[in-house]
Amino acid sequence: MAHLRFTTAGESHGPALVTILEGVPAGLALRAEHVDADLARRQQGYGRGRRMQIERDTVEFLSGVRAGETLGSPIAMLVRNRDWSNWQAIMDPAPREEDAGDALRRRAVTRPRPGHADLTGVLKYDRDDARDILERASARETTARVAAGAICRTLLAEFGVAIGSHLVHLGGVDAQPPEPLPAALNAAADASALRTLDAHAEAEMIARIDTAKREGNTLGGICEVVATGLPVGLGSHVSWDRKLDGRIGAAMLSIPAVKGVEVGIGFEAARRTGAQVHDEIEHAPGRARTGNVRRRTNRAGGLEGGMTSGEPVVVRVAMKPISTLMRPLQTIEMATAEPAAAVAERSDVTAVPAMGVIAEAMLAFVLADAFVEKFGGDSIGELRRNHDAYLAHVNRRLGGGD
Ligand code: EPS
Repeated sequence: MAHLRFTTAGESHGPALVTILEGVPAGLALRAEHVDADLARRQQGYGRGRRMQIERDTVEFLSGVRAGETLGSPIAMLVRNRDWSNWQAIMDPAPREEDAGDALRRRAVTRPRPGHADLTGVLKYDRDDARDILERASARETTARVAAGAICRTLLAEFGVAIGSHLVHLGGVDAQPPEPLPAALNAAADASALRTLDAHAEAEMIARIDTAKREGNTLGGICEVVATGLPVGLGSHVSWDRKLDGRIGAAMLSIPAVKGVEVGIGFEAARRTGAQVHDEIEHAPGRARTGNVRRRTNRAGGLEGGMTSGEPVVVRVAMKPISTLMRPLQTIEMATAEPAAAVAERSDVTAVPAMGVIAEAMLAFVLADAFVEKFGGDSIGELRRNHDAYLAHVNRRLGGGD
């Protein structure tokens, strides 16, 4: 039932990454800089490896945008991999004469990493070299997702919706974020090397990253993603695949290394009584977006019955530690099935700060999809008319007046 669709293509050390995003209405003001800003944010974060010093991700629009406005046609985007120049011989799409007769190409990976797609992918796709799997399983692909998400963010911003994130846990250290969160959430989070709002915890997290690096180990963590300014009624209770919490959950769990998602207080809700969980409702004239009501708390994370309530959507996303360890775990050599140490390719100690930016992109996509589903329209003007008419009607309910 999707109204927006996107697909990505590209290997980590191939020539480029490609995104095609379809369904964006015509007339949205859009420049490459909008996308590049988010691509740069995704490249930040203490604990990344040397690859991030090589890449300077920027987008080229190949279609769907003209003179700074969307056309309503599919938007194709290209992000070149600078590292390609170092990998051409290994990643060349054409067969190379000098490799003829070799069972395996150079830099072949035959000692699969526990926790990675390497082994399962090799068996499923019937390959001998796990590079044929890991090049696509690499989190480099998330660059292309962030490009799609940046356009969705630009669309939502036209209607006053803002999406931000911050890191709340890393490698065993909890952050104590301020309450309420800063209004300019990303400006505050982006000022931190780990995108966290607790400077004390940040110092401890950095120490843990340094220790993990020395030990050849890796660390996971949790980011909180928040969307504000949403109108009541995106998504639907009527069918399982229209429920917005399910759509958000699927999008988040598709991010590499993400193993868990919580909406609002999440698993904590299961431990409490109903009186300690549900958000009481009060009349609040002047809040057109929410139907002139307010929830006294937002433990539901802005979603009730699979629909937005108009309160902020709050989602926590948990990422496991990266599966490439410089002090490798035990595995097998695939050619012989003998015990071996897993491959230890260049990688990051942690990428949780980047994951927060990726989770923003996925949330932006799901919300923009639900927005276009609710309000329809081939142009931004049509979308706006439908949006404004709906809000005017909602505002007439529950004593909001005209
Ligand atoms: C990744 C390994 C590293 C990361 C990469 C994801 O790359 P390389 O193998 O070139 O050292 O830097 O992330 C990115 C390139 C990126 O843009 O985020 C992996 O194995 O998943």
